[in-house]
Amino acid sequence: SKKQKETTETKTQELKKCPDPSPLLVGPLRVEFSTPVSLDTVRKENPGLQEGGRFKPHDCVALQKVALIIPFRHRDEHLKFWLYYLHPILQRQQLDYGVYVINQDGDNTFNRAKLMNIGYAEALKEYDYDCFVFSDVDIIPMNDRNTYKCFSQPRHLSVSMDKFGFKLPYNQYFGGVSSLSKEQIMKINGFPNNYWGWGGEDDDIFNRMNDRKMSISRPDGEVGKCRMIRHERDINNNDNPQRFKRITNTLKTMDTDGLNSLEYEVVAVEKHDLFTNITVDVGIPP
Ligand code: UD2
Ligand code: MN
Repeated sequence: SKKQKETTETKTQELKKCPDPSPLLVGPLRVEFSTPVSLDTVRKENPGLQEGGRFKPHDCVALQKVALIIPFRHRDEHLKFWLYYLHPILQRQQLDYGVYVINQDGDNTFNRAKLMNIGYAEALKEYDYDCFVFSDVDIIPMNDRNTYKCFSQPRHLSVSMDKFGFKLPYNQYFGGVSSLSKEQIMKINGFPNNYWGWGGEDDDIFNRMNDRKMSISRPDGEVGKCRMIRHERDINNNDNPQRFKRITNTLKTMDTDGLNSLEYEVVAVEKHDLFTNITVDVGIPP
């Protein structure tokens, strides 16, 4: 019968590509941190997620497969807000995505850029991601048109932050949230492993991209508005006094310090409902 034929046709029909931009976007969002959120709430509000914090749209093929990488240690309250705000946004953006919290084991000096390299390597072991978004755990976008995907040039996403008066602090600034495709990451040998403690690693990454003749793509200031949860500096993440010297040497060090020299040990991989937690030993400063 006709009915039967239609059913067979819809089953065999290939899913179409999701439209770009997603029709589900709503624009400006209310973002505030006065009331803590619970993971239970986040779970209830995001029933479509798969184990490990994975999602893909069911009625169309996502334009990109995106791994979200969060360098992390002892920021559980911030992570709850991040999951609470980001999961709905990423689903409306119709991305095929996974959330990876890269948790530095122990209490030695923090190393953000190395954790980002590890996140890239570990996420790729799990799925054929083509785009990587690196996000501080404490930054939330205020507009869902700021799509957490990759572009033809490396993208800086957190361009107008409350803590900088909703302005870019300086033109070469690349801190906060950024996205790079697999190819873009390969071109710069990933990120530096040798920035221990606070600061400089984002400028080193900028230098790497600049040297490989890439430019930075950015959303406009309105779409790129973000809030950072106010916080004190963590223990064991003091200013790195070597950072000024190091960023003058990027071009000499980048070919030997990066993905091709990355060494670490995975301590544990945990598949939670809302994210994948990968605890890693990154070693200690030389
Ligand atoms: C700025 C940059 C950040 C990075 C950093 C210097 C902005 C918005 N962000 O952040 O991208 O360049 O300076 O390294 O300008 N973290 C933990 N536990 C710790 C320490 C750090 O989880 O004990 C993670 C967490 O994801 C945090 C990120 O590292 O958001 C950056 O550290 P921060 O928030 O202390 O530094 P901040 O806000 O000055
Ligand atoms: Mn911060």
